[in-house]
Amino acid sequence: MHTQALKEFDGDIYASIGRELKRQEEGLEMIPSENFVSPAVLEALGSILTNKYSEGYAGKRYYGGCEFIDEVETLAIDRAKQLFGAEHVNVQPLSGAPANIAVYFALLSPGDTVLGMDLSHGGHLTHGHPVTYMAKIFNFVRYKTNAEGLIDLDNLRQMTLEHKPKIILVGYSAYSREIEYAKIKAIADEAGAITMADIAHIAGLIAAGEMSNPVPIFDVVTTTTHKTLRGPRGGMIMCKEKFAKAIDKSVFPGFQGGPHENNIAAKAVAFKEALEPAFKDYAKQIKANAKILEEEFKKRDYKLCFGGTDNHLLLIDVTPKNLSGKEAQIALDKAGITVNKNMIPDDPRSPMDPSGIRLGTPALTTRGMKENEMRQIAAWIDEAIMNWQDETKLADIRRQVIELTKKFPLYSI
Ligand code: DSN
Repeated sequence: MHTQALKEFDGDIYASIGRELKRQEEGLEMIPSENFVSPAVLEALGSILTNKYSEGYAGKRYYGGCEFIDEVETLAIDRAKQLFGAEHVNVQPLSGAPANIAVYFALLSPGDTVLGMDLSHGGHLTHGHPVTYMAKIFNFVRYKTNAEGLIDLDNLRQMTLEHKPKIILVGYSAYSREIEYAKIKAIADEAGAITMADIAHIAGLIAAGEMSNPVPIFDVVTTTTHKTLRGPRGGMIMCKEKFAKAIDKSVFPGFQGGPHENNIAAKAVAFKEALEPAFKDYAKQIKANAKILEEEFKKRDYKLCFGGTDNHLLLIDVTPKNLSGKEAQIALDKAGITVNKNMIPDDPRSPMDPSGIRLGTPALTTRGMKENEMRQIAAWIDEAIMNWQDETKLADIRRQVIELTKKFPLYSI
C-alpha cells in the first residue's frame, strides 16, 4: 500500500509502484502463476515483523526477543496443517525453488536419481532442468506425457523400475490435468522411492477441495504460497513426520538463514482466508472460468495441449494460427492481456521464442470475473492473435479491456 512516508522520501519508487498498480488494474492478468493478495495479506507483509531476526524454529531460536515471532510462525504452521491435512509443515522457504532445493538436500546424496517431468511437458526448471545447479549435483531422469497429453503410468512404472530413483517427483507448472497420486505412490512403493509433489500452481485448488490432495498420500509436498493459494510470494514444505527433522535441518541451517517473518505472517493470513467458505467458491470459479476458456478456444479451433484443462490453466500451441508464442505474447500485451509464452511438449522452437502461450484464470477470478467475462476475453484473445500485426485493432481491444477492468476494481488505494 502507498504511504505518505514513501511518497515524500522516495518519489521515484512511489511513482513506479503507482504505474505498476495502474498496469495491474487496467490489464487482464492471465499468467496462471499470478494473483492479487488481499489488503490484509499486504498489511502483514509490510509490517514491522521484517525487523526481526529469528534463526531456528519456534521455542528453539538462536536470538532473543522471538516470543511474538514464535506466535506468528506457529499460527502459520497450524493453519497450513489444517488446510492440507499435513503432519509436519515448514513455512520458512523463501520461495518455490528454495523449497525444492531444500528437499533435495534433505533426502538425497550427490549422484542420486530423481524421476521428474520434462520441462516442455509441463515440468519446472527446479525439477532438474540441465541449466540448473541441482542437475549438476543429482541425476535427474525425465519422463514425458504421452500422445494424448496424459501422464502414462505404465511408462512411469517402467522408468521407475529401470532407473531406481530415490525420489519420484510430480506436480507441474504448465500441465493442466489432474494427477493420480495414489497410483504413483503405489509405483514408488514398488521401487522403494520417496514420493514428492510440487503443488505450487494448484495449492489453492487443493486447499479448497477442488483438486486431489497429495498431502495425505505423498511423503513430501512443496508449494509456493502466491499462486492459486493467493498469499504472499513465498514457499512451504509439508511432509510426513518421518521426514520432518531432515527437512527442517535442510531449510535451516542447511540452506537458508533468518526466516522472513513478515512474509510468514502474511502466509498465515492467506491460510486463514483459504480456510473460509468463500475460498471454496473462489476455487470452484477458477476452474469454471478455465473450462469456459477451453470451450471458447476449442470452438475457434485452437490446439490445446493435454487436450484441455482440469485446473486453472491452458497451454495453447499458437503456431497453427501462423505466429509464435512470443509474437502472441507481444500482441496480447498491446491489447492489455498478459499471458506468457511457453514451450509446448517436445517444442521444435526455442524457450525464448516457443510455440505456445500459457494462460489461466486465478487473478481474473480474484477480481470477480465469471463466465460472461471469460467468453468476452477469449474472443478478444482470438481477435488479437488473428490480427497480431494490426496495431489499430490491438489498441482498440486495449480500450475495451480498460473499460471492462473498471467494472472490477482491484485495490482502492
Ligand atoms: N514462475 C512460475 C510460473 O510461472 O509457473 C514457476 O516458478
